[in-house]
Amino acid sequence: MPGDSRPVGGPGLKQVRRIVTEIPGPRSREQLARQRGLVPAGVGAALPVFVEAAGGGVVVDADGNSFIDFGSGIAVTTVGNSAPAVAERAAAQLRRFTHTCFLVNPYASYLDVCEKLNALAPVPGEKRTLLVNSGAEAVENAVKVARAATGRPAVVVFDHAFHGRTLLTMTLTAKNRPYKHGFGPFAPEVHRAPMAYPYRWPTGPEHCAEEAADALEDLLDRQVGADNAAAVVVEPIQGEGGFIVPAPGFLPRVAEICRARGILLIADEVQTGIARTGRMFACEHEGVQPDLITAAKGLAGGLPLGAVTGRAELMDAVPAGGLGGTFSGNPVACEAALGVFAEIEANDLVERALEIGDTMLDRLTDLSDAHPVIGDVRGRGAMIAVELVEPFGTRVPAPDLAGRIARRCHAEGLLVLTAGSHSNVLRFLPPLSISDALLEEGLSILGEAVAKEAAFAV
Ligand code: PLZ
Repeated sequence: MPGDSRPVGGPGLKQVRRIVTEIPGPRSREQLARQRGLVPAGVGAALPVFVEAAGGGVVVDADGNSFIDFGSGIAVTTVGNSAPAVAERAAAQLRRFTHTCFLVNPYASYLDVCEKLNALAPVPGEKRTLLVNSGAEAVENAVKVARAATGRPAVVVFDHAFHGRTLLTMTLTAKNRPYKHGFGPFAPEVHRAPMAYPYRWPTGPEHCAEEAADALEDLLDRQVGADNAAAVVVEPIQGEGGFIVPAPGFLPRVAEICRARGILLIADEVQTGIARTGRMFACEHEGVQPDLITAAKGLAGGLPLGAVTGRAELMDAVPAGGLGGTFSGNPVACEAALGVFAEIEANDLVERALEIGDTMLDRLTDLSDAHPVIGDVRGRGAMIAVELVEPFGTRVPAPDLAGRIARRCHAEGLLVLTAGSHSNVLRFLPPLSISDALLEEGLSILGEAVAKEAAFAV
């Protein structure tokens, strides 16, 4: 727009933390008042400041506040906001054509994205990829493929799971409020097994993997009937549920249990996929090879794109016309995804995620030693969280404390998000484009916020 004086985002944006108003500031509050009259109350915001620009490791709001970004728009802008290769490729595509519908006139960039994902996904053998618009749509389509390929109806998921907000994926999701309450009846043929959650396993973390796998086996064989089960759907690290890293050995056991029964394993990597955890896909940490794998958030640098990659014979079980969607695999989103892969390769971002994880784990482990309200520190790569509990050595979830720490961070210019079935987890998902200086500064702000709020908590 000629005369548009709004700031430009991307890595060129000044990489500083700067707080010049109360949070939210007056301009954001004005927009929030508008929002209340325009948007339903059911749409909330974790940090309601209205954004003007973002890039590198910062988000800048309408009042001129610049926040250190430990959220990446919920694990989406993994390569950074308006990353050069993403912005350039998407902009060039916008000028060529914006849409044809892949079901009407296909285009090569869709195939280029599929070729990349088929090469990268830890699924064995020959592969096919389907592109869709969102994470929920990816999970939903993975289940459709699994049902069509096996001819079986049932789907097994885990406690603390989050798989989306559509009817099927909301049913797959564990937490009632706010995701499910009032939205039933739910989809049939969904069964839930316990997750191997080491910190909260009743008999202790050392028994967690084995006992949780036994519970899955029992659910499949005794309640569902293994030959009724199409698929087990699992997040290799649970996201919204609180960055729960399953006890080591659990995921390989799940894969084995599925294989022995002809049940397909669907890895939901919508949050963990595309370099976030220090591998292209988080399944790789334990050498697990799912039959189908989903990706979305980090895939296209912020443009809406989801994907299901699966074994060719399963994906091809659905006849022509059975899969698709008007906008699915939009050409601008496909170009953005190709930009994401280019950024990851050019800047060695898989390695960068590991470095960020090491820094965060070191600092947060020290913080948890100093403050017993941090009951657990966990995660992989640039996907790390702390679980807050009541003081005096309890494991009682402390959601209010987590909320207070988050708000204190926000007021100081650090964007953090909460998570967890008990809303008592603070999660950290910095873009991989963040500088070491901003990462360290963010961790210091967090440390001060924990110290201050923990002092009030005792
Ligand atoms: N599977 C593992 O994490 C989305 C949800 C934000 P969509 N998580 C963020 C919110 O409150 O709605 C997610 C996920 C996993 C599926 C999804 C769903 O992805 O792109 O939001 O549909």
